[in-house]
Amino acid sequence: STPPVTVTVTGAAGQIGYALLFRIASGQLLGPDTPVKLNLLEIPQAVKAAEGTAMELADGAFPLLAGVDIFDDATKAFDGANVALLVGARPRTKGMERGDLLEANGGIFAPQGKAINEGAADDIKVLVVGNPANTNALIAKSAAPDVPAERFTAMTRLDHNRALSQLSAKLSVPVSEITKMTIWGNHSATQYPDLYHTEVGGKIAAEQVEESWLRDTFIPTVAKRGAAIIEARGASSAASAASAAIDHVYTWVNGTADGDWTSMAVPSDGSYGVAEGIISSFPVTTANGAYEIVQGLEINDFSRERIDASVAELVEERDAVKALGLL
Ligand code: NAX
Repeated sequence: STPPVTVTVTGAAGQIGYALLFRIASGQLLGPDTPVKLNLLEIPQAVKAAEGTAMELADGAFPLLAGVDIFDDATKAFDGANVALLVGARPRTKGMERGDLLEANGGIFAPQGKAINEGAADDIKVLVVGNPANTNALIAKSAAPDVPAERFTAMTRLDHNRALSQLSAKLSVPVSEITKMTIWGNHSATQYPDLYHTEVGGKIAAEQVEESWLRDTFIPTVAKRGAAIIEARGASSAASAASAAIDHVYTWVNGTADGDWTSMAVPSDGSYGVAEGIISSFPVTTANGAYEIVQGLEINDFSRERIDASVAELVEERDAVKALGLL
């Protein structure tokens, strides 16, 4: 029988953690043939709540769940980890400047990166969900010099899925008929959902919608969807974020379909003029547990401007954490 894959989830007692853990335990992260061992990492004050979630996981009697352990120590939690889902982060609180936010998160993601460097399995794959996700991933990557840089990724799959959903509703087609959606840049309001390469029924999506809809409705709706969810639900996206995290890792491990790609924030190799080393969202294909940035796409002036703006924000964040000594 297959040995279990160790999946470490941070922020396990939070609302995304609650939605995520049951889907991992049911086999949706890695597929129906792969048993999983869960390592939950929380801060000491939230360990008891994580224990409650672990009791519910036990009550799920999941055939693929090989065990659950709870930690408040990163070194122990990442020991032997094959997949790390970094969900726990320091939220922005009232009166907090951006520098304070980056510094507080540096205090979380630098030690976690170090712990991954020291103890994770050779095939470790890291997904950062906790915001500011791209820059937190950059901090973790920098603290893990012995892990191949490309193993550190951040989540823009929720933005990607939101874009699929908006386009599907606009054109009255199922999401399954939409391919080659792309989110570029930062997981923030500057992100750029690009319809100029997206295909619906084999034709370019941008040519099937009004330009005004694309510019004035589609892009802001996708970029501000998180705020709209908070407004409606009274709490930030949780189940949809967990679902996107499942999709991100599942696609990374199991591959994209022929003729399609997905969006992942990954260390830039300089493709499309994106500053090398920052963690920015790109169109990627995946196969055999590895991803490649899609090459050779033509970028029109409209897209160029938006990609550059989001990348500029990421460069600023990088410079800010560098100045704080976090890189
Ligand atoms: P919650 O506040 O419900 O949960 C966060 C959990 O993390 C808490 O239980 C907290 O105790 C724990 N935590 C804090 N510091 C920790 C540390 N050092 N080690 C381990 N655990 C720690 O937040 P939730 O709604 O679950 O969201 C989690 C993160 O996801 C937030 O940063 C949020 O902004 C981010 N999001 C990212 C998204 C994306 O698309 N990339 C979308 C959804 C979400 O907004």
